[in-house]
Amino acid sequence: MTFLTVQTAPIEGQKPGTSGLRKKTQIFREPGYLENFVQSIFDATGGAASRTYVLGGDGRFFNSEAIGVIIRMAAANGAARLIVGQNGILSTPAASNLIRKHGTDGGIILSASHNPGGEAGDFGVKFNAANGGPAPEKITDAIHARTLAITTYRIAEDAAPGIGETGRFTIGDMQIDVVDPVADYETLMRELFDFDAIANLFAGGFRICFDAMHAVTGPYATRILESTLGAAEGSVINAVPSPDFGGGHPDPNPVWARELVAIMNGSDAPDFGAASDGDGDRNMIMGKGAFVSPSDSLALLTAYANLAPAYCGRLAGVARSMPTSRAVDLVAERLGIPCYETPTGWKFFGNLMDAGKVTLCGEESAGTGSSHIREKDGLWAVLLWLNILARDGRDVVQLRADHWRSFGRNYYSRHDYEEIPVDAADALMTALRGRLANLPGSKAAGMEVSTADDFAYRDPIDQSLTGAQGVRIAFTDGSRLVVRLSGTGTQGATLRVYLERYVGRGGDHEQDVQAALAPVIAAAEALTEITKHTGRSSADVIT
Ligand code: VG1
Ligand code: CO
Repeated sequence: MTFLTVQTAPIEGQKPGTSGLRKKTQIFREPGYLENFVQSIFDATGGAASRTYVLGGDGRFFNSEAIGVIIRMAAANGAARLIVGQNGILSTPAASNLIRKHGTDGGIILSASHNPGGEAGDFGVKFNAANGGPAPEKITDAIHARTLAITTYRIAEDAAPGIGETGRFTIGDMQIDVVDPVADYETLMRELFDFDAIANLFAGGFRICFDAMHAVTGPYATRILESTLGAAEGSVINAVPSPDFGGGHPDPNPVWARELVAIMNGSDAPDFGAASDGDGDRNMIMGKGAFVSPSDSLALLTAYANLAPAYCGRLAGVARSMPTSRAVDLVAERLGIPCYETPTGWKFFGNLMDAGKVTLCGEESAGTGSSHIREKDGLWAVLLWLNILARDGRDVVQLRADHWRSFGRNYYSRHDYEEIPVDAADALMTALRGRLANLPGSKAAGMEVSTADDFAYRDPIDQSLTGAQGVRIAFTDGSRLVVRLSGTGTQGATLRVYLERYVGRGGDHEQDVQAALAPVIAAAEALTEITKHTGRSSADVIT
C-alpha cells in the first residue's frame, strides 16, 4: 500500500452554504477539487488518524468516483474505519442514524439534495459531526479557512476496494464495513412508530402513492412501505434511483412533483400521497386533492404526535426555521411547550436537540424531523403521518380542516426568483436592509408595518451569534414577509420571498392561497422592488 502526499494549491469558493459545499458537477470533477475539500475537512477537524466515519451519498452522477477517492484519502490520512453504504448509497437520514448508532467521529455525505444531478447538474459534499448532524458554522468556517491555506493532500495510490457487496474489507490498515443502506434505518423506524397499526391500515385497503422522484428514497420506501407494512405493490413510484434522477428535479413540491400532484388530484386518487427529495431528507404530503403545506404539516404532526409510541407524552419542545409559518407556534402554545425560531438550515437544530430542548422541528422547505437523528427525515415524516392517520381515523383533508377550525390558518407561500445576477440580488438586499429602521409605522401597498429587522440568532446553548439571516417584516394585521437569498444554489443568486397571512378561528379557511396572500404579495413588491432590481415581473417557482 503506497500513500502519496500530493502538492496542491488553494481553490477559491470552497465555502459551505446552507447545507454543505454545492457546485456544478464539472467543477467537482476538476483535478484536486474534491481532494482539497476532503483534506480540508480532515485537517480542520483534528485529522483523520484513528478516526471512524460514515460515508455515502444519494447516488447521483459522480457518487461512485467520489466515494472511491474519499476511501483512498481516509486510508492515507490514517483513519481506522469507514462505514460505507452498499454501492455508496445512503440517504442523508440513514447516514445520520449510522453515525449515532455506531458512535463514529462523523460522516461525509455526498449530495446536492434537491438540486438536479447528472453531468451537467450539481454535486455536493457535506460533513456531519459526531452527533449525526450537519457540522455547525464554527466547523464549516474552519473547513473553509483550511481550503484557503491547503498545500498538500494525502491519498492511497491503490484503487479502492469494490463496495458492491456488504461485508468487511481493508485497505492498508483501514477497515471498511459495507452495510445494507436500509436495514438500520428500518430498525429505527420500527422503534418509533406503531407498525402494526399502519399495517392494519394498509390491510384495510388504504392506498398510498409515494413518489421517490428517481432518487435515494426509492429502496427505503419500497422496503418499508411495501415489503414490511404491506402497501400494495407499485405504491412507490419512480422507485429506482438514477444518476440524473430521470432527468428531473428531485425537489418535492407541487411544481416539481407534478406526477404525484396529478395522481392525487385524479378521480381515483389514493388516500395519501407523499414525495421525497434527492437525498431523502425532505417530504411533501398530500391528501386526496389536497396539498398540505410543510408549515401546516409540522403543526399537525406536533398536534398529533402523541399518537405515535415514541412521542406520546415526550414532546420537550419544537423548533422551526425563521421563514417557516407560525402555525406550529400556536400548537406549541396550546401544548404548553417552548417553540424556538432558528435560521434556515438544519445545522441550527442540532444544539437544541442535543440539549433535550426540542423533540420535533421543521422548515417551510419540506423538511421535518425529530431528535431520533440529527437530520431532517422524509420517510420518517411519512411514517408519522401514517401512524397518526391509522390511530386517529380521520383522513388528511378532514384532519387539516379541523386543525384550521381549531387554531386558525396561516396561509403561506414561497416565491423564488432563480438565477438572478448576484449584483442585482445583493443590491436589492442592501436597499431593503437600509430601509428597515424607518419601516415600522409606515405603510406598503396599504399594509402597515409593525416590526422590521434582519434576523440574527443567538444560539441558546453555545451562545454563538449568527447574523444577516434574512429580513423579516411583520404587519399590524399579523401577516409576515421574509426575504433572503438562498445558500444552496450553484448559479447566480436565488431570491426567496416568504409570505404569510393568518386568518383566525371562525374565518374563511378555504380560500385560494395566492388570493388570500394578495395583500402581502403587493406589500412585498412595494418594499423590495423586485421588478426594478431584477427586471422580473413574476417568480420562477411558487410553492
Ligand atoms: C434550502 C432550504 C432550507 C434547507 C436547505 C437544505 O436552503 O430553504 O430550508 O435547509 O435548502 O435542504 P436555501 O439556503 O437554498 O434556502 V436540502 O434537502 O437541500 O439538504
Ligand atoms: Co435534501
